[in-house]
Amino acid sequence: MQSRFFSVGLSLAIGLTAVAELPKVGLKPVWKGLETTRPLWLETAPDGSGRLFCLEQGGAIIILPSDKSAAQPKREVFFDISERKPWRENEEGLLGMAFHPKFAANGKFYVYYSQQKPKRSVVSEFTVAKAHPNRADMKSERVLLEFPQPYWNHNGGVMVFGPDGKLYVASGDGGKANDPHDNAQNLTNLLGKIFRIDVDARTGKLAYGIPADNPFAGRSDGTRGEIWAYGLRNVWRMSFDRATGDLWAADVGQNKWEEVNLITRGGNYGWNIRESFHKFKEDSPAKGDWIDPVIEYAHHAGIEKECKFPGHGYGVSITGGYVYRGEAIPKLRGAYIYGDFTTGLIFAVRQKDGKATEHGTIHQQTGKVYQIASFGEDAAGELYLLPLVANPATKRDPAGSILQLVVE
Ligand SMILES: [Ca+2]
Repeated sequence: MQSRFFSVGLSLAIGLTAVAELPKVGLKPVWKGLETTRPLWLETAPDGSGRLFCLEQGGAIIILPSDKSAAQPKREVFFDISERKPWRENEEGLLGMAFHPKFAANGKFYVYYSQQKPKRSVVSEFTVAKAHPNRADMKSERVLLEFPQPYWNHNGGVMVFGPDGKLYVASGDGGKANDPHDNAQNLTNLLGKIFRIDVDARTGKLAYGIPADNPFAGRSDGTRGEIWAYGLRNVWRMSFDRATGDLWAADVGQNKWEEVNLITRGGNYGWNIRESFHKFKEDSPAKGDWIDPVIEYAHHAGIEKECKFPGHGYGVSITGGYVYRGEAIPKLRGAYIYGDFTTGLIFAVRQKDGKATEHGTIHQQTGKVYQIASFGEDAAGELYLLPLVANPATKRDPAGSILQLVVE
């Protein structure tokens, strides 16, 4: 009898603990009926207006209606460079945007997009139209920098302002497979990096400033002073934890492992010597000054026994999200949310000192699986899933299916 009580008590305790720490979440369609084309980013203007902006790969930024449940939401276009055709290949396009922290006063925002001949990434500043707060001044472009992208894939593109007011940009290793030019470990170019610039300053003839406290600033040996962290393959979405200031980046792996990293100043994240916690090349050294990820997951069950986190779900291309700081799902607070583009699974991890303390699958899509192009965060810290719906005929998602993470 006693042992039976003990057993019931223990299983109850385990069950309650698990639920309290990482809950399952549901997905609720919002802005139903709004046509979005490959939405890749969602960001609130930091001006108190509550306006949510959604970036589309084809070249537009739209303002989402304030009423998420509106039956016939109106498509309001804030910005549009689609005539420049940034989206030629799958991983090219208008890939990132970020509002200046003082947007309310200066109306400035930044975009990251692809151009051809030569194939390259462009980081530019634009300003809101003086007469219309819901329109960008399309003639206001100030190009901050351009850098070559040798191939159509791994073009990075996520940009976020840090709590320090500096702009952090993830570039991708430039593409193909294996990082054939060893860009990510090469400190003389901007590929395979997260770099950090000061949009309000100028260094020499540059259209931006290189902060003096960047880890490689001021060297005369060709090292790029913009670099904040390196050894990254293709960071697909990164974000600052609004509570702690931690910078989280999800790095897409090659054939075996997907990984989540906590980015630190000057850190080498291993690529293309390492793929996640593992040697990438046969002749990779066993030890080095790289920083291991917080968590990894495998592409398939065949390598599960080598996975540092057995029991984690599978996937083939990670999409990074946010540390949840909202109100709607209290039990999720403080966990970093991420997902897999292909399998559509949504995961969460908690960490201490860069080591995962708890992880799990918090949502498994049933029926139609939406590929996870990105996550988004609103002013209240609530999270959204931006699905990529395959519709090759029209390249459009007919259903308007941004999804909000809610209590299941
Ligand atoms: Ca790595």
